[in-house]
Amino acid sequence: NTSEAACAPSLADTGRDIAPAADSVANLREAILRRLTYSVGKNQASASEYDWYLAVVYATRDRIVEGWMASTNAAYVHGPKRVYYLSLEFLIGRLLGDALNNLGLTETMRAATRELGVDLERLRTLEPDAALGNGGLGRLAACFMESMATLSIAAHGYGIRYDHGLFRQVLKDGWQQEYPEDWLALGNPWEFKRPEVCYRIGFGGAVEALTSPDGATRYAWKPAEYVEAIAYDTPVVGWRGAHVNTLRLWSARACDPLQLDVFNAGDYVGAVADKMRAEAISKVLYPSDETPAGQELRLRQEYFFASASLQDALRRHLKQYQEVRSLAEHVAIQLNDTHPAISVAELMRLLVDVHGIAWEEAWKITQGTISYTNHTLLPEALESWPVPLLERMLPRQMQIIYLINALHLDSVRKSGHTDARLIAAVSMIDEHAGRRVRMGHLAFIGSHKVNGVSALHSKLLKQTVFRDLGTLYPDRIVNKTNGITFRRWLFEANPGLTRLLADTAGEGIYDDPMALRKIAPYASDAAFVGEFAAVKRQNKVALAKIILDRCHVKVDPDVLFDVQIKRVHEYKRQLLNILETVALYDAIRAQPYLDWVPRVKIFAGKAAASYHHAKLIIKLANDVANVINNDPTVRGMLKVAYLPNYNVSLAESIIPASDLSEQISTAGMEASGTGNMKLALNGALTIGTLDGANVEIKQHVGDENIFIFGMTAEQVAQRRGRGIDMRETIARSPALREVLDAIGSGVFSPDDPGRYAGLVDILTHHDHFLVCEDFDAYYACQREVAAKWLDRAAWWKASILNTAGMGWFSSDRTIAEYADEIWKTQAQKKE
Ligand code: B1H
Repeated sequence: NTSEAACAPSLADTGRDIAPAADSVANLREAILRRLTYSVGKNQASASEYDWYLAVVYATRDRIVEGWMASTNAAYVHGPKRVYYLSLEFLIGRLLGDALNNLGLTETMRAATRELGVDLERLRTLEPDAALGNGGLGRLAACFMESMATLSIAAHGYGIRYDHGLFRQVLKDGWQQEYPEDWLALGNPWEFKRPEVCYRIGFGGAVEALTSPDGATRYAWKPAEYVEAIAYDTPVVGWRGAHVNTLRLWSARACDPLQLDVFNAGDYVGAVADKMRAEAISKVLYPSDETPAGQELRLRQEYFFASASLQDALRRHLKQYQEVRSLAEHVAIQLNDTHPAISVAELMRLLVDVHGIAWEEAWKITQGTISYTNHTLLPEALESWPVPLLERMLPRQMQIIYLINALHLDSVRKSGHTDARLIAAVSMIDEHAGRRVRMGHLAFIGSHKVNGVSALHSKLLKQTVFRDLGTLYPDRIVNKTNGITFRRWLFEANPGLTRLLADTAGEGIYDDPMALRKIAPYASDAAFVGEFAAVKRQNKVALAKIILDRCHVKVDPDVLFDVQIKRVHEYKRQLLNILETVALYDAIRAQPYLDWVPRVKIFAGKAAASYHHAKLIIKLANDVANVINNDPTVRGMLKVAYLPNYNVSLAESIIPASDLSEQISTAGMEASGTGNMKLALNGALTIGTLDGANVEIKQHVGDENIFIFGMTAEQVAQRRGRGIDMRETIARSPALREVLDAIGSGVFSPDDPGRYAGLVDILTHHDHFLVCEDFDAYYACQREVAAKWLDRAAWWKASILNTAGMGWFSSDRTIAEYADEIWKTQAQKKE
């Protein structure tokens, strides 16, 4: 797609190699040619663009590998405490820009490719996004990997190498359709396959009790089925190439790929049935964001990657220290949500059954090693697995869970708590709807620290999900407010702004995000404001091209770009934004002669494939877009664009071009948000509720530079307590009534007038997310936004102060806090 290349922001030019040395350009040019010849097997005359892309990646990767080996070796020599980040998702996106930028090679590479007659910008767009994640949780893992490398923490990321990442979203007549994503179709030049790093993962079978002559009983699990986990390694290079860590992703392989006798008997499909069953484990990422996929295959994925990762970590520890007893001294394992929580039982099994450690000691080691991050309070997202399923699939782990629970409840009783309600509440087994194992409880009890991801979220965690466990273990829950890597989300995504910031605040911003504060004094400086505005305009021109290309909507780069980009979920309230859009449309039509602030509402985001209500919301946004964009009375004053297939790369184009950032979740429901940080860092003003990290963004950018509206988390709880029928609320708001009537009666769906009757009915009678209750406040707040936009100097001042104030939200800060307070590890010594 040529237009994609033309519109993509250019690669970061962070000033470190603006005038690359001629010899280094020549070196790189020769390296590319060597790789083209000997690795791709092409000559210059026959090379396709993709061949050049491969040669460029290989040449870049070659410059990482030595540092990688040095970092790996130094970890053995200096023995810093290692970190293992276990995550079912790593939403890493494209890697070429990251690698070049962190190596300081962007300009050298640009010059080298130019001499070869190929365009680096163009090649960069040929890289498929590695979309091994759904949304914020997966992207956080990717930012953390980059920050851990930057801070020289000896870390491994462990996850699954899905053949197919998050589905590709196509909008057909405004309806979301899902197509399989195929990032590996042309191979993956970044990874190293390690077929020799292979672990057997068992499933099913039974447990045998073996009594030794001394009377002690040991338990041995005899699985009915084995699958092999094969490692694929991707190097993760930190800022300035200082340190390189490994992202190790597991792929599932059948132990026995072909039953030859069955094949020879003519049953060709049956002969590979086991292979298919085994390999299904790493076939596809579950496209569920915040709703557990209640699927057996999902549990197989969780156990598969947890077990392989723990076996690998233990093997490395044994190689280095020759015994496992010191594990907690030298290893920290972080569980990214409960998806790897089975690790608690699996580590116990490996220590007790395989390595012969006594239970009490094994438990100390496990708790000392593991810690757990909670990312959501939504009840439907709190994982629990039916006891019978666990018993069947993982019988020994289920026994261990029972034993952990029995000892845990014993100690609760011994400490004087005998209240039946409390005992039931802190038990790992939920007896309410069939017996189920609460994975959050398992992770909590097996960890020395449990953290939330924003100040508000951590506070609510203590009051709700872990209220009782938190009282029993008062020091366990801590907060680690999320962050984002500025290398990708500022330096690479917004090179124009980066240059301006470095010219104004100094090169220090490249290494110290807090140095961004130095631009605050320029917030009213006419010359600086002019340049800041010029950069934003340039980014908006580029985004306008993408919107024209993909949505066939023509937008003026000088209007307000009002942006809501995130997974589509009722609690994130895209609906509130759409209702306000319709209200504004009504208001403009009622008084077209007023001085309206022209704006475009930009949406992007995917809905889980099975989440029908969210898919209907996408359709509504597109229906509303259709009507408004084709109405001559509002032309120029209001447009709506829904960009399809939101992913990391599209985010990199939208964020630097945004003026207004929509963070309007029902207070108390968004654990943190990280898009909010990316947008504010790039100078967008936030309109938002006091939810997640918005609360802390407000503290850092200043109350005058953020638009806060709506109910607080406490008020939300109170309002729900009074019931969620909204008829009275709607009756009090003429604007809201008009909007709901229009949508409900089919004004935006003339082809199917009843399409939104059910949706309006839910808003009217069962508004769990309190869209109606917050509507008037939101509408009024949007008018304040418009007023500020008209005062250009005030707007730019606030925008600049947002960028200036966001330094604290660097994921380097977050990772430094994890390292200090949870992992107790330090930067690795010079390699
Ligand atoms: C977040 C998830 C999540 N919280 C279940 N929980 C999933 C839960 O596939 N599943 O089953 C997938 C994802 N994702 C997000 O994490 C929060 O909603 C954000 O507020 C937060 O910023 C992000 C990172 O902490």
